[in-house]
Amino acid sequence: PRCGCWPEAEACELCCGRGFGTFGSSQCWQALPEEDRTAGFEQCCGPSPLRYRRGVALYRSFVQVPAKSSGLLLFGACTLRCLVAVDGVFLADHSGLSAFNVPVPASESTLRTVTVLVDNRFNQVTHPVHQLKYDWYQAGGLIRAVQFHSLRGLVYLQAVEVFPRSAAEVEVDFRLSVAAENVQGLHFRWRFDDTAEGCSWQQWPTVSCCSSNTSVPDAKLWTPQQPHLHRLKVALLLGEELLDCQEVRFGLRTLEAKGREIRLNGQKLSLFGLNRHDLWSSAVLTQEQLVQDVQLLKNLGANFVRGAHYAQDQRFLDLCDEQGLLVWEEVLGWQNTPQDFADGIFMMQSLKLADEMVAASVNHPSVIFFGFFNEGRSDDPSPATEAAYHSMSQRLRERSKSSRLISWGSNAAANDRYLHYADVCSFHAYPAWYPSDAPGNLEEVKGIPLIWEAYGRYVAELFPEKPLLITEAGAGGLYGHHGPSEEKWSEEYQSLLMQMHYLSIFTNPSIAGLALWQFADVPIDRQTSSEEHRPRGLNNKGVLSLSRQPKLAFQALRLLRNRKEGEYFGLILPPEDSE
Ligand code: ADA
Repeated sequence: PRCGCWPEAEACELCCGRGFGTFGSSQCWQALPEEDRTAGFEQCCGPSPLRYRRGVALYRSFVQVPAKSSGLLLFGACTLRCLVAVDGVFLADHSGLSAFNVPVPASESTLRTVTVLVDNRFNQVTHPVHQLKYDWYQAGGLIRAVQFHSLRGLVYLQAVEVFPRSAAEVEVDFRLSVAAENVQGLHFRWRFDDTAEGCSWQQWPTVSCCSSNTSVPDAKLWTPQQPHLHRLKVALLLGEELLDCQEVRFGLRTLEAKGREIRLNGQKLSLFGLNRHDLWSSAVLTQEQLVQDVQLLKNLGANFVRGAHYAQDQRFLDLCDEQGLLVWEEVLGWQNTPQDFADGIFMMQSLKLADEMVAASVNHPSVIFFGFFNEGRSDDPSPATEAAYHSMSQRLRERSKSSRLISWGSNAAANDRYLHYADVCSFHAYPAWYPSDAPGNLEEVKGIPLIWEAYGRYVAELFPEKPLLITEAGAGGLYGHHGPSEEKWSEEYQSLLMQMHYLSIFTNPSIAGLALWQFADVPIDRQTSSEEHRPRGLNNKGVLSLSRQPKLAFQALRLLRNRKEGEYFGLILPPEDSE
């Protein structure tokens, strides 16, 4: 229960007593809109004592397991740095934002004590990915699920990875735990789309590790319109003894960058979507919040979402698989500098986060891009920076067996020196927005199509074999703040700008897609960003508010996106501004 985590637990009880329910868990509390919950809590308890606080916290939990079983602790994410112990024995030290696993040795005890010490202060020990600030509030602690899987021993299937190779064939890789290395006589059996419960491996065919070009029985394609998912169960055996059994879900689809096009199942893609942080006012999202976000994206008519700027929650990716939403997932990084790239610890950490991201997400058909170094200094000529871009792209390509397109969101435009390492050129630009304190400028807004045309020409000339994506463009709009269309920070100005991007990119044949910045407003770190730059303590460029209320931009984009053949395709403006 969350109440217990708060040092001011009594204040929280007081709050519950006044009708708000147990903080974060009771139905009565859940029924309140997000903003009211925060306001309600702060009204009863004063400003949340943990919001914006950085420090150290200790979590402890008990797990009931069969005697003599070992285990695997699966962490969805734990930021910034986590020390993990089971029954008082130190097992792991992890930093960064990605999923990771910790093997747990067997014990006689049937009650295992899991302790996690978390440090969310930004410094070079807790956070070797160096950037000491972000443009979002990076909460600390166990922000995603932790699972304890009981195992029979330390020989187990670490992963079953399925790479679609055609509309009906896959390559399958089994990854075994370290302890399996010296064990002779291990073998595997598998079954596709087994509807029976559990693992009745006796009837399954035997396979060797690892099989390329295996035909999937009754193969059905995964497409955004019909996102069919197949399953594969794999049993790991020693003689007749079952050591482990795992089921994975995957989709059959092909993906390639061909000339200026991105092709899915041989068909040209035109991507439209938004950048999304995995945040509401909290970084701990309920399943309902994730479902709501996916529904909102679909409702807007998006077929694409860029998961900014870190490895995504596996529950979100599961929903994208089921709903046919295409995803860009990227390694944690934000505006990294040449000093970062020259630092061996930074690179070691970034490569580790890349491996963890791929390991967690490789079976999701929805994930079509693996990205890294969002807006890093890709204009910097030093050898260390070049090596960083080279090694990250190579690592992601090798580790995912070229099953994803590799790229990074670049704000360096024609000065980006490393685009030859990318499969797709992905650019960011904020015309008619930055500097955000300059007055709104309709001439600049009108110039937006020319800017995207220039990007299109540049890539066509220099990289005729690479598709071009615009992975960020946008403007701030304070939710509920209305004014004429030229007034910066009004919902009207934001809507005008977002539509201008949309219309100019989707009438430009040299651009393969757009992800606007951004899906919903996000809290920022008040210690590192000024209110002037980020009013209300938010990055206000969401087309939805923090609690997912639609702004004008959302409504206008939805109309443009969902229009029928032959219907009006142009700016949707408030009546007084329509001239
Ligand atoms: C950059 C960055 C985003 C966000 C955005 C903004 O493009 O990649 O994370 O900070 O700017 O809102 O200015």
